[in-house]
Amino acid sequence: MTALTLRQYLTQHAFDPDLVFLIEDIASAARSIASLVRSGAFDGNLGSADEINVQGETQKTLDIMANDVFEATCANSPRLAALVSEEVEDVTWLKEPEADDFLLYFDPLDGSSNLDVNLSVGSIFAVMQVRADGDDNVLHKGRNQICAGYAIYGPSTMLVLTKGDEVAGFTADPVTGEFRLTHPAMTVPPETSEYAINTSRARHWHAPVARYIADCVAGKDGPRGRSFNMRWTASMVADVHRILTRGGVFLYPADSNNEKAGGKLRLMYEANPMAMLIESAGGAASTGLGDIQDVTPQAPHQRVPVILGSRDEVAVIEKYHADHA
Ligand code: P6P
Repeated sequence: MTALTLRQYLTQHAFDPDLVFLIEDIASAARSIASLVRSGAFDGNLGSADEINVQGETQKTLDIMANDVFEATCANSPRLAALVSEEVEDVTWLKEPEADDFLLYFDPLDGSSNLDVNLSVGSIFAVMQVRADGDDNVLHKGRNQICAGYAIYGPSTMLVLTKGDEVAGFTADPVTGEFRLTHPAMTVPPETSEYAINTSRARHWHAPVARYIADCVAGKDGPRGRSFNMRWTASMVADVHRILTRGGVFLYPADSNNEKAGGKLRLMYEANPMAMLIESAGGAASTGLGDIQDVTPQAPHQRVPVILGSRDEVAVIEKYHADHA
């Protein structure tokens, strides 16, 4: 039987018809970005744009191009009122906000430091809604997301998304570019022996994280009584995709070096969408002290500590935080 197309899946799963349009626009943007990434070496686009973004990071040429693709592809989506992009300081309003209009939060090209070394990168998105006519507030808790997902530009281009009930993965046909359902009902196993963290930051870690990693490294003879494996791709989309596929726990915690900024990863268009995906797949997504999706945002680009993945492992890490509180 031929795998469902993206449109067939969205229709069968009763997605709001205007949300179907927006998701299909996002899928079109993903196809275009996948093409830009694949041909970047020929077009001389793998390097830096010599611009600094609102995050204080040097923008890659493709960061800016991917943002422009998202804006151009989604700008005419019905009921889409505003865009919040990692690459743009201010909120981009497309129309006067009316109740139930869509708000699109996105990181157009996450992990772009991997571009010149030909490793997987991705785009992350989340959709929330305008509360009332004329309400221009975009700072809503992640719990209010009606849809979240990512595109991953790896050996294959995939689109993974949820509206909160299940997580579905679609693979782009390499010839036609059409996304077809290849990973229905993705779930995160509750247990894992695989963690992902940038261990070069160990000297900055606070006690709960340092203790957790030390216990994993101690292996069978340590407090966990079993060996652990480690992965770190420096591309959140790739790490989260691995966890949605085979389990694991991902940590980008607050530490003594980044805590003034609130952590490294951004709440509205990285942590919140990934948290919705992981929780919809049966996992957990925490700051260490509470659920990411319960964090009340104060600013569009605010950062937050991220600990997400197999729920039993996240619970161990939260317990270590409570022990040290
Ligand atoms: P580090 C990429 O820049 C990113 O935002 C995430 O995709 C990734 O998990 C993290 O930062 C990598 O950070 O400090 O290891 O380079």
